[in-house]
Amino acid sequence: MLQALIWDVDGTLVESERDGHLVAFNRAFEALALPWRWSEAHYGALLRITGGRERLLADLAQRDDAPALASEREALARELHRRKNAIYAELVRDGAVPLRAGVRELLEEAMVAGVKLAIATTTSRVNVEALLKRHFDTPDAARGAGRIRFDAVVCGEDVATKKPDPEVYRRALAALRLGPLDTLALEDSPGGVAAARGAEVPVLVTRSAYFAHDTVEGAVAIGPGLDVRPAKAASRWPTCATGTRAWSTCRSSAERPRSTPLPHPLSSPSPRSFRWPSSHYARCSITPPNTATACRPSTSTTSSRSTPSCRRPRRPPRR
Ligand code: XBP
Ligand code: MG
Repeated sequence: MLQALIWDVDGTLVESERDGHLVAFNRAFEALALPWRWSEAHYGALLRITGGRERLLADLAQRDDAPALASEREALARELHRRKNAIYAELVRDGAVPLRAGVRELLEEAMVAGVKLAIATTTSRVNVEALLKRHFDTPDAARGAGRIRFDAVVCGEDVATKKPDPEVYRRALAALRLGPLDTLALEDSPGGVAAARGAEVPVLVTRSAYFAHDTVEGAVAIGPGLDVRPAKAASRWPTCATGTRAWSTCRSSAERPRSTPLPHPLSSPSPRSFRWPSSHYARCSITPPNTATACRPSTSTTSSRSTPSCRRPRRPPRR
């Protein structure tokens, strides 16, 4: 039984990278009288590095006009990141970072159905707090289904290693006191999918602006915004499509089409009525297309760390 939805933030709850973080990074450069400005395309490439401070450090390491000493680059990245987050919070307060379409509706449906909500993100806690305050902590937000409440909020500071490491998901599961198959992750990026899968949490991908065309494997479903719900009759998807217009279940390309319809969490009238098809989940492969090893999730919650390329728990050697 689905008992909780675990939400990624950037790209999933909000389309925040281009209109929020990127703008804020550039304003932080300006505030420190630095000549650097990141273009949308350059930021897209940098997004492969999770964590804003880590992203800055990676960029500084490539620049001839950045401090030569690593310790100085680290101090500069810390200060820039602090300023960037303050500017981002202002942008959020000013309404520049709206919820993605369909997000509020699904959150409300989950609340009504008794499905818990959690956040598992790489972003800093101040950024999450700014978003939660702006979108859910206003009298306006308490309409209809009532106030949205998250039972667990795990952020970048709460983990030793950020996504694609699964730690953030493991912590969210621990806080919720649920097993991975009781939950469904909502993500937008390959790194986020890898993090969820590393914790053996089934994951649904809602395409975001920056990851609209990335290959995503191992998601139970991929689709556009959460406002586009698959019709019940359309839950019979034959292949692993990675299009951006319609929802599709994702399976290994090697898998033969099934004749029986595949259920889909968003095709249920209420998320709670969705029963997870563990047989389908077990088929999902996160194996990259050119790799032969298959990755079959177990129901254990104690596996070791995984990477996007499907690292499985190590077994002790046989004697
Ligand atoms: C997104 C990230 C973050 C944000 C910026 O993670 O990788 O680094 O881009 O936020 P997710 P910070 O999709 O998991 O929310 O500057 O606070 O890191
Ligand atoms: Mg994301």
